[in-house]
Amino acid sequence: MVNSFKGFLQLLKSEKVDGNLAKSSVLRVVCGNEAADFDSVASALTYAFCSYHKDPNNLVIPIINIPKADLRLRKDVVRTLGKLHITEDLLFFTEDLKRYKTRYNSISAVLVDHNEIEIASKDLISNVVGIIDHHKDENLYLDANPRIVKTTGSCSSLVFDFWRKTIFNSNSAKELAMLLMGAALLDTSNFQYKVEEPDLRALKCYEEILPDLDREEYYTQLKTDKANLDGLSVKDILKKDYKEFIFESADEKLVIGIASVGKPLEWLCNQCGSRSEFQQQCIEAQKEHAVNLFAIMTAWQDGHDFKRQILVMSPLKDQPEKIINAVTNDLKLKDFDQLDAKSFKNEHYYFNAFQQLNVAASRKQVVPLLRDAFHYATGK
Ligand SMILES: [Mn+2]
Repeated sequence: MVNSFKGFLQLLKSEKVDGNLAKSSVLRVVCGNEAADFDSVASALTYAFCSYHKDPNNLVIPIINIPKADLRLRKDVVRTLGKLHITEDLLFFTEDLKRYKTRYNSISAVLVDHNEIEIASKDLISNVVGIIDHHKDENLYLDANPRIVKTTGSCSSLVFDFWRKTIFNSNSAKELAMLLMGAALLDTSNFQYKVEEPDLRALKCYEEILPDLDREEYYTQLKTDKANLDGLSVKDILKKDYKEFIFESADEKLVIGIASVGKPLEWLCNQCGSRSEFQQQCIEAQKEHAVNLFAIMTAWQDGHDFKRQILVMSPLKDQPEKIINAVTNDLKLKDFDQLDAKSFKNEHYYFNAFQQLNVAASRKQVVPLLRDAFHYATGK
Protein backbone atom coordinates (compact mmCIF):
# COMPACT_ATOMS: atom_id res chain seq x y z
CA MET A 1 0.00 0.00 0.00
CA VAL A 2 1.35 3.36 -1.02
CA ASN A 3 0.68 6.12 1.45
CA SER A 4 1.59 9.33 -0.23
CA PHE A 5 -0.51 11.09 -2.80
CA LYS A 6 2.37 11.35 -5.23
CA GLY A 7 3.26 7.71 -4.60
CA PHE A 8 -0.28 6.73 -5.52
CA LEU A 9 -0.06 8.50 -8.88
CA GLN A 10 3.35 6.94 -9.50
CA LEU A 11 1.82 3.56 -8.76
CA LEU A 12 -0.94 4.15 -11.29
CA LYS A 13 1.66 5.02 -13.90
CA SER A 14 3.82 1.99 -13.13
CA GLU A 15 4.08 -1.04 -15.36
CA LYS A 16 2.86 -3.29 -12.57
CA VAL A 17 -0.48 -1.58 -12.29
CA ASP A 18 -0.80 -1.11 -15.99
CA GLY A 19 -0.24 -4.84 -16.39
CA ASN A 20 -2.67 -5.78 -13.63
CA LEU A 21 -5.34 -3.50 -14.95
CA ALA A 22 -4.94 -5.05 -18.36
CA LYS A 23 -6.03 -8.42 -16.95
CA SER A 24 -9.45 -7.04 -16.29
CA SER A 25 -11.78 -6.20 -19.12
CA VAL A 26 -13.44 -3.35 -17.28
CA LEU A 27 -11.61 -0.18 -16.37
CA ARG A 28 -12.84 2.22 -13.72
CA VAL A 29 -12.15 5.92 -14.03
CA VAL A 30 -13.21 9.06 -12.21
CA CYS A 31 -13.70 12.06 -14.50
CA GLY A 32 -13.92 15.75 -13.78
CA ASN A 33 -15.73 17.98 -16.25
CA GLU A 34 -14.36 19.19 -19.60
CA ALA A 35 -13.59 22.69 -18.32
CA ALA A 36 -11.04 20.93 -16.08
CA ASP A 37 -11.02 23.74 -13.56
CA PHE A 38 -9.43 23.45 -10.13
CA ASP A 39 -12.62 21.95 -8.68
CA SER A 40 -12.78 19.17 -11.26
CA VAL A 41 -9.11 18.30 -10.96
CA ALA A 42 -9.11 18.32 -7.13
CA SER A 43 -12.33 16.30 -6.96
CA ALA A 44 -11.17 13.61 -9.41
CA LEU A 45 -7.69 13.20 -7.87
CA THR A 46 -9.05 13.02 -4.33
CA TYR A 47 -11.76 10.55 -5.26
CA ALA A 48 -9.25 8.24 -6.95
CA PHE A 49 -6.78 8.38 -4.05
CA CYS A 50 -9.46 7.72 -1.43
CA SER A 51 -10.93 4.80 -3.40
CA TYR A 52 -7.48 3.25 -3.45
CA HIS A 53 -7.02 3.88 0.25
CA LYS A 54 -10.29 2.13 0.99
CA ASP A 55 -9.72 -0.78 -1.38
CA PRO A 56 -6.23 -1.03 -2.95
CA ASN A 57 -7.42 -3.79 -5.26
CA ASN A 58 -10.06 -1.69 -6.85
CA LEU A 59 -8.18 1.02 -8.69
CA VAL A 60 -9.90 4.03 -10.17
CA ILE A 61 -7.95 6.16 -12.63
CA PRO A 62 -8.44 9.94 -12.25
CA ILE A 63 -8.98 11.59 -15.64
CA ILE A 64 -8.49 15.29 -16.32
CA ASN A 65 -10.81 15.70 -19.26
CA ILE A 66 -8.71 17.93 -21.52
CA PRO A 67 -5.77 17.29 -23.86
CA LYS A 68 -2.51 17.15 -21.91
CA ALA A 69 -1.20 20.21 -23.76
CA ASP A 70 -3.99 22.38 -22.34
CA LEU A 71 -3.10 21.86 -18.68
CA ARG A 72 -0.57 24.73 -18.90
CA LEU A 73 -3.46 27.17 -19.50
CA ARG A 74 -4.63 26.51 -15.92
CA LYS A 75 -1.86 28.16 -13.95
CA ASP A 76 -3.70 27.88 -10.62
CA VAL A 77 -3.94 24.09 -11.00
CA VAL A 78 -0.36 23.70 -12.21
CA ARG A 79 1.13 25.71 -9.32
CA THR A 80 -0.76 23.91 -6.55
CA LEU A 81 -0.02 20.48 -8.00
CA GLY A 82 3.60 21.61 -8.26
CA LYS A 83 3.64 22.42 -4.55
CA LEU A 84 2.50 18.84 -3.95
CA HIS A 85 5.31 17.64 -6.27
CA ILE A 86 2.85 16.40 -8.85
CA THR A 87 3.94 16.99 -12.39
CA GLU A 88 2.06 16.62 -15.66
CA ASP A 89 3.61 13.21 -16.40
CA LEU A 90 1.89 11.74 -13.31
CA LEU A 91 -1.58 12.73 -14.51
CA PHE A 92 -4.10 11.20 -16.92
CA PHE A 93 -5.80 13.16 -19.69
CA THR A 94 -8.28 12.74 -22.56
CA GLU A 95 -5.59 11.03 -24.65
CA ASP A 96 -5.25 8.35 -21.95
CA LEU A 97 -9.00 7.77 -21.89
CA LYS A 98 -8.95 7.31 -25.67
CA ARG A 99 -6.02 4.89 -25.39
CA TYR A 100 -7.85 2.87 -22.72
CA LYS A 101 -10.90 2.65 -24.94
CA THR A 102 -8.93 0.50 -27.37
CA ARG A 103 -7.75 -1.81 -24.58
CA TYR A 104 -10.82 -2.45 -22.48
CA ASN A 105 -14.22 -3.83 -23.32
CA SER A 106 -15.85 -1.27 -21.16
CA ILE A 107 -15.02 1.81 -19.13
CA SER A 108 -17.09 2.55 -16.02
CA ALA A 109 -16.96 6.11 -14.78
CA VAL A 110 -17.57 8.02 -11.61
CA LEU A 111 -18.49 11.58 -12.61
CA VAL A 112 -17.38 14.39 -10.34
CA ASP A 113 -18.23 18.07 -10.89
CA HIS A 114 -20.79 17.13 -13.59
CA ASN A 115 -23.65 14.66 -13.71
CA GLU A 116 -24.08 13.87 -17.39
CA ILE A 117 -21.44 12.27 -19.62
CA GLU A 118 -19.98 14.99 -21.81
CA ILE A 119 -20.35 15.02 -25.58
CA ALA A 120 -16.67 14.33 -26.19
CA SER A 121 -16.69 11.33 -23.80
CA LYS A 122 -19.95 9.76 -24.95
CA ASP A 123 -18.18 7.16 -27.10
CA LEU A 124 -15.51 6.47 -24.50
CA ILE A 125 -17.50 5.85 -21.32
CA SER A 126 -19.73 2.78 -21.22
CA ASN A 127 -21.60 3.44 -18.00
CA VAL A 128 -21.77 5.71 -15.00
CA VAL A 129 -21.32 4.03 -11.63
CA GLY A 130 -21.08 7.04 -9.34
CA ILE A 131 -21.79 10.77 -9.21
CA ILE A 132 -20.73 13.56 -6.86
CA ASP A 133 -21.70 16.96 -8.22
CA HIS A 134 -23.06 20.44 -7.53
CA HIS A 135 -24.62 21.29 -10.92
CA LYS A 136 -28.30 21.09 -11.77
CA ASP A 137 -29.35 17.44 -11.51
CA GLU A 138 -30.11 16.03 -14.96
CA ASN A 139 -31.71 13.00 -13.23
CA LEU A 140 -29.70 10.46 -15.17
CA TYR A 141 -27.97 7.24 -14.06
CA LEU A 142 -30.29 6.82 -11.10
CA ASP A 143 -28.59 3.57 -10.03
CA ALA A 144 -25.19 5.22 -9.61
CA ASN A 145 -23.69 4.71 -6.18
CA PRO A 146 -22.77 7.11 -4.71
CA ARG A 147 -25.23 9.48 -6.33
CA ILE A 148 -24.80 12.82 -4.59
CA VAL A 149 -26.00 15.95 -6.38
CA LYS A 150 -26.35 18.94 -4.07
CA THR A 151 -26.06 22.69 -4.31
CA THR A 152 -22.71 23.75 -2.88
CA GLY A 153 -20.23 26.43 -3.80
CA SER A 154 -17.68 23.79 -4.65
CA CYS A 155 -17.99 20.14 -5.65
CA SER A 156 -14.81 19.56 -3.65
CA SER A 157 -16.83 20.06 -0.43
CA LEU A 158 -19.09 17.13 -1.35
CA VAL A 159 -16.09 14.97 -2.24
CA PHE A 160 -14.55 15.85 1.11
CA ASP A 161 -17.77 15.02 2.91
CA PHE A 162 -18.02 11.64 1.18
CA TRP A 163 -14.41 10.66 1.96
CA ARG A 164 -14.02 12.51 5.28
CA LYS A 165 -13.01 9.47 7.32
CA THR A 166 -10.62 8.14 4.70
CA ILE A 167 -8.95 11.54 4.36
CA PHE A 168 -8.48 11.95 8.12
CA ASN A 169 -7.06 8.43 8.33
CA SER A 170 -4.62 8.81 5.45
CA ASN A 171 -1.07 10.08 5.62
CA SER A 172 -1.92 12.50 2.86
CA ALA A 173 -4.60 14.46 4.70
CA LYS A 174 -2.57 17.67 4.43
CA GLU A 175 -2.07 17.36 0.68
CA LEU A 176 -5.69 16.44 0.05
CA ALA A 177 -6.95 19.29 2.23
CA MET A 178 -4.66 21.70 0.38
CA LEU A 179 -6.06 20.55 -2.94
CA LEU A 180 -9.73 20.47 -1.96
CA MET A 181 -9.53 23.74 -0.07
CA GLY A 182 -7.97 25.41 -3.12
CA ALA A 183 -11.04 24.48 -5.15
CA ALA A 184 -13.40 25.79 -2.49
CA LEU A 185 -11.44 29.04 -2.12
CA LEU A 186 -11.74 29.74 -5.84
CA ASP A 187 -15.37 28.63 -6.13
CA THR A 188 -16.58 30.68 -3.15
CA SER A 189 -14.16 33.64 -3.38
CA ASN A 190 -12.59 32.69 -0.06
CA PHE A 191 -15.88 31.54 1.46
CA GLN A 192 -17.67 34.82 0.78
CA TYR A 193 -20.08 33.94 -2.06
CA LYS A 194 -22.17 30.94 -3.01
CA VAL A 195 -21.20 29.30 0.27
CA GLU A 196 -23.42 26.47 1.49
CA GLU A 197 -23.42 24.38 4.63
CA PRO A 198 -21.17 21.58 3.23
CA ASP A 199 -18.57 24.18 2.18
CA LEU A 200 -18.40 25.56 5.72
CA ARG A 201 -18.25 22.10 7.27
CA ALA A 202 -15.37 21.21 4.97
CA LEU A 203 -13.60 24.49 5.77
CA LYS A 204 -13.67 23.68 9.48
CA CYS A 205 -11.91 20.38 8.80
CA TYR A 206 -9.37 21.92 6.41
CA GLU A 207 -8.43 24.41 9.12
CA GLU A 208 -8.05 21.56 11.56
CA ILE A 209 -5.80 19.64 9.15
CA LEU A 210 -3.81 22.71 8.08
CA PRO A 211 -3.63 24.90 11.20
CA ASP A 212 -0.68 26.92 9.90
CA LEU A 213 -1.97 27.67 6.44
CA ASP A 214 -2.52 31.35 5.67
CA ARG A 215 -5.87 31.06 3.93
CA GLU A 216 -5.93 34.62 2.65
CA GLU A 217 -2.48 34.25 1.12
CA TYR A 218 -3.34 30.94 -0.53
CA TYR A 219 -6.54 32.43 -1.95
CA THR A 220 -4.76 35.51 -3.32
CA GLN A 221 -2.17 33.32 -5.01
CA LEU A 222 -4.81 31.07 -6.57
CA LYS A 223 -6.90 34.00 -7.75
CA THR A 224 -3.87 35.69 -9.30
CA ASP A 225 -2.75 32.50 -11.04
CA LYS A 226 -6.22 31.79 -12.36
CA ALA A 227 -6.54 35.28 -13.81
CA ASN A 228 -3.01 35.26 -15.22
CA LEU A 229 -3.27 35.18 -18.99
CA ASP A 230 0.37 36.10 -19.65
CA GLY A 231 1.72 34.38 -22.69
CA LEU A 232 -1.67 33.05 -23.76
CA SER A 233 -3.14 33.80 -27.17
CA VAL A 234 -6.84 34.67 -27.56
CA LYS A 235 -7.28 31.19 -28.96
CA ASP A 236 -5.76 29.74 -25.76
CA ILE A 237 -7.94 31.99 -23.61
CA LEU A 238 -11.07 30.77 -25.39
CA LYS A 239 -9.99 27.18 -24.59
CA LYS A 240 -9.08 27.77 -20.95
CA ASP A 241 -12.59 27.34 -19.54
CA TYR A 242 -14.77 25.87 -22.27
CA LYS A 243 -17.82 23.61 -22.14
CA GLU A 244 -20.18 22.09 -24.69
CA PHE A 245 -23.86 21.23 -24.42
CA ILE A 246 -26.39 19.53 -26.69
CA PHE A 247 -30.00 20.67 -26.74
CA GLU A 248 -32.35 18.22 -28.40
CA SER A 249 -36.03 18.25 -29.17
CA ALA A 250 -38.08 15.83 -31.27
CA ASP A 251 -36.76 17.14 -34.56
CA GLU A 252 -34.08 19.68 -33.79
CA LYS A 253 -30.65 19.58 -32.29
CA LEU A 254 -28.35 22.39 -31.24
CA VAL A 255 -24.75 21.93 -30.19
CA ILE A 256 -23.52 24.89 -28.21
CA GLY A 257 -20.07 25.78 -26.92
CA ILE A 258 -19.46 28.37 -24.22
CA ALA A 259 -16.09 29.85 -23.28
CA SER A 260 -15.87 31.70 -19.96
CA VAL A 261 -13.32 34.50 -19.81
CA GLY A 262 -12.27 36.70 -16.89
CA LYS A 263 -11.73 39.85 -19.01
CA PRO A 264 -14.14 42.09 -20.96
CA LEU A 265 -14.73 41.69 -24.70
CA GLU A 266 -12.93 44.99 -25.33
CA TRP A 267 -9.80 43.51 -23.78
CA LEU A 268 -9.97 40.42 -25.99
CA CYS A 269 -10.47 42.73 -28.94
CA ASN A 270 -7.37 44.72 -28.04
CA GLN A 271 -5.36 41.52 -27.71
CA CYS A 272 -6.33 40.70 -31.28
CA GLY A 273 -5.37 44.13 -32.54
CA SER A 274 -8.66 44.93 -34.22
CA ARG A 275 -12.36 44.23 -34.08
CA SER A 276 -12.37 42.37 -37.35
CA GLU A 277 -9.47 40.16 -36.27
CA PHE A 278 -11.31 39.38 -33.02
CA GLN A 279 -14.46 38.50 -34.94
CA GLN A 280 -12.39 36.27 -37.18
CA GLN A 281 -10.88 34.46 -34.17
CA CYS A 282 -14.33 33.91 -32.70
CA ILE A 283 -15.71 32.47 -35.90
CA GLU A 284 -12.67 30.24 -36.23
CA ALA A 285 -13.28 28.95 -32.69
CA GLN A 286 -16.92 28.25 -33.56
CA LYS A 287 -15.88 26.32 -36.66
CA GLU A 288 -13.05 24.47 -34.95
CA HIS A 289 -15.34 23.22 -32.20
CA ALA A 290 -17.94 22.41 -34.85
CA VAL A 291 -20.74 23.84 -32.73
CA ASN A 292 -23.91 25.44 -34.09
CA LEU A 293 -23.71 28.23 -31.59
CA PHE A 294 -20.62 29.59 -29.90
CA ALA A 295 -20.77 32.02 -27.00
CA ILE A 296 -18.22 33.87 -24.94
CA MET A 297 -19.29 34.80 -21.43
CA THR A 298 -17.07 37.41 -19.83
CA ALA A 299 -17.04 38.29 -16.13
CA TRP A 300 -14.75 40.75 -14.42
CA GLN A 301 -14.45 43.19 -11.57
CA ASP A 302 -14.69 46.81 -12.74
CA GLY A 303 -13.79 48.90 -9.69
CA HIS A 304 -16.60 48.20 -7.22
CA ASP A 305 -18.83 46.62 -9.87
CA PHE A 306 -18.89 43.05 -11.02
CA LYS A 307 -19.77 42.93 -14.71
CA ARG A 308 -20.75 40.38 -17.31
CA GLN A 309 -21.14 40.31 -21.07
CA ILE A 310 -22.18 37.65 -23.50
CA LEU A 311 -21.22 37.37 -27.14
CA VAL A 312 -23.19 34.95 -29.29
CA MET A 313 -22.39 33.79 -32.80
CA SER A 314 -23.93 31.21 -35.04
CA PRO A 315 -24.25 30.30 -38.70
CA LEU A 316 -27.89 29.40 -38.07
CA LYS A 317 -30.51 31.78 -39.28
CA ASP A 318 -33.45 32.32 -36.94
CA GLN A 319 -32.85 30.10 -33.95
CA PRO A 320 -30.15 32.15 -32.17
CA GLU A 321 -32.26 35.30 -32.26
CA LYS A 322 -35.29 33.45 -30.89
CA ILE A 323 -33.26 31.90 -28.09
CA ILE A 324 -31.65 35.20 -27.13
CA ASN A 325 -35.02 36.95 -27.16
CA ALA A 326 -36.39 34.31 -24.81
CA VAL A 327 -33.60 34.82 -22.23
CA THR A 328 -33.34 38.61 -22.53
CA ASN A 329 -35.56 39.30 -19.53
CA ASP A 330 -34.06 36.73 -17.18
CA LEU A 331 -30.50 37.71 -17.97
CA LYS A 332 -31.33 41.41 -18.32
CA LEU A 333 -29.50 41.63 -21.62
CA LYS A 334 -28.74 45.03 -23.09
CA ASP A 335 -27.24 45.58 -26.52
CA PHE A 336 -23.53 46.24 -26.36
CA ASP A 337 -22.46 48.26 -29.36
CA GLN A 338 -18.79 48.80 -28.71
CA LEU A 339 -17.78 45.78 -30.74
CA ASP A 340 -19.86 46.95 -33.66
CA ALA A 341 -21.22 43.42 -33.71
CA LYS A 342 -24.21 44.50 -35.75
CA SER A 343 -22.08 45.42 -38.73
CA PHE A 344 -20.76 41.91 -38.77
CA LYS A 345 -24.11 40.28 -38.46
CA ASN A 346 -25.46 39.43 -41.88
CA GLU A 347 -28.02 37.15 -43.36
CA HIS A 348 -25.58 34.25 -43.14
CA TYR A 349 -24.22 34.75 -39.68
CA TYR A 350 -25.68 35.74 -36.33
CA PHE A 351 -23.21 37.75 -34.29
CA ASN A 352 -24.30 39.82 -31.33
CA ALA A 353 -22.88 41.13 -28.08
CA PHE A 354 -24.76 42.05 -24.91
CA GLN A 355 -24.17 43.41 -21.47
CA GLN A 356 -25.62 40.93 -19.00
CA LEU A 357 -27.02 43.05 -16.20
CA ASN A 358 -28.12 39.99 -14.24
CA VAL A 359 -24.58 39.49 -13.00
CA ALA A 360 -25.55 36.69 -10.61
CA ALA A 361 -26.04 34.28 -13.52
CA SER A 362 -22.87 32.40 -14.43
CA ARG A 363 -22.67 29.69 -17.09
CA LYS A 364 -24.10 27.22 -14.58
CA GLN A 365 -27.34 29.25 -14.48
CA VAL A 366 -27.29 30.48 -18.08
CA VAL A 367 -27.19 27.03 -19.69
CA PRO A 368 -30.50 25.77 -18.22
CA LEU A 369 -32.11 29.08 -19.31
CA LEU A 370 -30.79 28.64 -22.85
CA ARG A 371 -32.06 25.07 -22.87
CA ASP A 372 -35.55 26.17 -21.84
CA ALA A 373 -35.41 28.90 -24.48
CA PHE A 374 -34.42 26.36 -27.12
CA HIS A 375 -37.40 24.16 -26.28
CA TYR A 376 -39.65 27.19 -26.23
CA ALA A 377 -38.27 28.43 -29.58
CA THR A 378 -38.65 25.04 -31.21
CA GLY A 379 -42.18 24.86 -29.88
CA LYS A 380 -41.63 21.79 -27.69
MN1 LIG B 1 -17.43 22.81 -9.84
